[in-house]
Amino acid sequence: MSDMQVIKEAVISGNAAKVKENTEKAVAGGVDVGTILNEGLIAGMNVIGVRFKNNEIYVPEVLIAARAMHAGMAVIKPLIANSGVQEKGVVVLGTVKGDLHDIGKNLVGMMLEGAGYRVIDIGVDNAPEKYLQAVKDHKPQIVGMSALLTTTMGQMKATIEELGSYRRSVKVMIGGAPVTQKFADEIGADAYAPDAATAVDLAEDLLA
Ligand code: B12
Repeated sequence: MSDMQVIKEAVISGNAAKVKENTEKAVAGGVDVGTILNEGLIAGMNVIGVRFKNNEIYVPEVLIAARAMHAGMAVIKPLIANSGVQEKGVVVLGTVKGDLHDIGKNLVGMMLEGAGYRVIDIGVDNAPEKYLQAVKDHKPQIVGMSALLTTTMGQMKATIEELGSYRRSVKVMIGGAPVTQKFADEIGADAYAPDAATAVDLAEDLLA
């Protein structure tokens, strides 16, 4: 098995120690950071994303794989800035005001990171003004909002309104169990994804 295949398989099996060890080994051996990222870490998370989408694995396995991916990311992150690896875009991601659910949001964030985006995670319980401030501070191409309660979904509309003229430069992607495409259309969001793997596909489409 090639070194990148070892890293990829270790991500899939959620073996953080093995991912870290082999990423360090690859870096020491002079393997290009982009290769480690794309053929090792992201390749592993891609497999996980597809399996999750197909209900072949569940949330715990995704979180364990994501943790393993992060162990490798931690090794290469300091090197990425100098390596010329093209960051695909910046995403500000948070759960809306009044809502403390973050498992799904975190999964979306991890999958986006795995796919090469820089994710600014602003946490949970974000009032519309918090999103606006994050947009001003980080100049993302995409704002992602998560809501798990029917009572907090309305905050998505309020946030889109709050973004005002910034809507011209930023796409809004929404998700969470009660959210639907119909709702996204009603509030004027650019995209809705039912799961983390689709969120990655959508981000690609939004920035295309
Ligand atoms: C875990 C959980 C909790 C945990 C949250 C822990 C945490 N750190 O997140 C705790 C115990 C704290 C909790 C609290 C409450 N909860 Co709760 N909770 C859940 C539960 C069981 C699972 C949610 C979850 O994590 N699912 C797994 C993740 C992976 O799925 P997901 O969140 O849907 O995310 C995926 C997609 O939706 C999408 N996605 C999500 N976000 C985004 C964002 C973007 C941008 C995109 C593109 C995609 C996307 O991708 C994700 C990955 O595939 C659900 C039941 C359920 N089946 O959904 C109830 C549920 C959401 N909770 C519910 C309720 C009522 C509450 C409480 C009000 C209970 C109470 N009386 O106190 C409080 C509210 C607290 C608050 N203010 O937020 C209700 C909501 C009912 C409703 N329709 O409004 C549910 C549906 C349970 C039920 N059947 O009654 N809860």
